[in-house]
Amino acid sequence: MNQAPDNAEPGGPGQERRLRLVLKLIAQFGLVGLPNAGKSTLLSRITRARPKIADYPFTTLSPVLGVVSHRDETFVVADLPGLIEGAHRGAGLGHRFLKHVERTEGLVHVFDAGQEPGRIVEAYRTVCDEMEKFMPGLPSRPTLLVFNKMDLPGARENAEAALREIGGRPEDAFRVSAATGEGLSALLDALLALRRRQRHAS
Ligand SMILES: Nc1nc2c(ncn2[C@@H]2O[C@H](COP(=O)(O)OP(=O)(O)OP(=O)(O)O)[C@@H](O)[C@H]2O)c(=O)[nH]1
Ligand SMILES: [Mg+2]
Repeated sequence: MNQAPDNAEPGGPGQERRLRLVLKLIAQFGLVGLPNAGKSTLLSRITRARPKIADYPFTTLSPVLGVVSHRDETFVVADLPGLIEGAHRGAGLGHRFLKHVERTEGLVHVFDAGQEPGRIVEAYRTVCDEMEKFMPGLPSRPTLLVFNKMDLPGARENAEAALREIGGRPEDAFRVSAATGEGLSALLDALLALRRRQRHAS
């Protein structure tokens, strides 16, 4: 105890530093995809987060986190602003938000399956390409392909054709409707399974 201190140290010059800090959100999964794919709608369905949702591109201007509670487990999902071709050159909102997926365990690539298969495949390639330019190897992180908007006519067929063309593994592909909730429980089961696999692998 030194309640009435009678010792003192001589003062001296302090240290000065210039620090540049980068904030990286910690999330287990990141939602990536073109604008309007339904990423924010999906987050609002699987968590209690309330991101802004609208039928125009770039509704989400900065990342939003939500906590999923599923089968007695919890994990964090980040909804990221949509990526477009040229994002690495700053097009759209650019790819600066991708730093938040650097530390994720996996990616959830969301597609608007209301679109023609060709456009879905193009969306896949564009987003993978932009991720690769941001951080080589990022697109090969464990990824689930989520074909959203299954409530729209033709969506199921569009998703089948696009998946064939992309060459993704059927067990990594999910057909959901963020609007109606269809398929979301299976998707969350798959995210839990992916976490479990990675825990065993590490
Ligand atoms: N029919 C249908 N519409 C959907 C579904 N999911 C999202 N939408 C609609 O698609 C539009 C875009 O949804 P958002 O969730 O804002 O899309 P986003 O991917 O977050 O878009 P950005 O933030 O711009 O990147 C909105 O009009 C949603 O209501 C779905 O499952 N079915
Ligand atoms: Mg959004």
